[in-house]
Amino acid sequence: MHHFKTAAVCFAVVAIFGCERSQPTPPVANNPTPLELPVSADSIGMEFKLIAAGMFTMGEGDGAHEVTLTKPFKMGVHEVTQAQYDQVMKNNPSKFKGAGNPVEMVSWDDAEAFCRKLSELPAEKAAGNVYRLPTEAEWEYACRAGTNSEYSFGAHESNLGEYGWCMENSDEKPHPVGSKLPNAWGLHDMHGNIDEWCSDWFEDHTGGAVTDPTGPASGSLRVLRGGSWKSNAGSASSANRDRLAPSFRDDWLGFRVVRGTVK
Ligand SMILES: [Ca+2]
Repeated sequence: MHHFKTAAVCFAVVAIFGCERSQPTPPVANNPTPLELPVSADSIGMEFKLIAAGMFTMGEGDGAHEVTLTKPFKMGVHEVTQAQYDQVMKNNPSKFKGAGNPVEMVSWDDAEAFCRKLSELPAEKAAGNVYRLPTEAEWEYACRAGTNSEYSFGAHESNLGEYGWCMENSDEKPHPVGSKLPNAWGLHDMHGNIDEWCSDWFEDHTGGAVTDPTGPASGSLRVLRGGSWKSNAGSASSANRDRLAPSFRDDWLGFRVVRGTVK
C-alpha cells in the first residue's frame, strides 16, 4: 500500500510539472486546472480542446447558480468557418464571404444538420466521432475558463479589443476566426465575432444548483451566447444570454461544435 502511495505521488508530481512546462496555468480559480492536452483536429481540420469536468457559478445576479459538469468534453477551438461548413454542407450561406470567416446566416436547425452530416462523414464514423452543439452550461464554463469576472480576461470591457470583435472595434463586419487572443483554456472568439447557438431551449435560470443541465425538454426559443460583431461589448460578457427561434438566420449568428465519441 505504501509503495502504491509513493508511486501515485511521484506520478502526480511528474504530471503536474510536465503540465506546467507545456502549458501556462490559467489565472484564477474555483476549479482545478482542466486537463491540458494538445489541440486535436478532425478530418476537415476543426480543432478541439479537451475541457475537464468541474464546477462553476453560471449566470449573474439573481440567475447565478452552481453548475456541476461531471463529464469532460472536447470544445471547438474556433467558430465553424465557412470553408468547413461548405465542405460538409456543399453550400455557404454567409453574407460576409471568406473561407476563414465564421459561417453566418445559419439557423439552429442548419447547425444541427451540419453536426449530423459531419458525424456521418466516413472518416469521422471510422474514428467514432459524433458532433453536437454545446449545451449552454458547457458554453459558459468553457467561456469563463475558470474565471468569475465579467469577461474571461477580467472585469473591464476596455480590454475586449485584444480578445474579441464587437460593435466597438469590428468595423461593422465579422473577422477570420482566431484573429484575437484565446481565453485561458485556448478557445478563440468566445467573446464576440459571431453569436453562437447552444443546444438548449431557453428558460430563465431559477438559481438552484444543477448537474449536467441540458435545458428544458421543450420550448420555442433556442439559446445563443457570446455576442457578436454587431452588438456592444456588454453583449459579449461571459454570462450574457440571448435567445431566438430555431429557424432564425442573420449575418451575426453562427456556432461552434463539441466532439464526442460513440459510446
Ligand atoms: Ca463568438
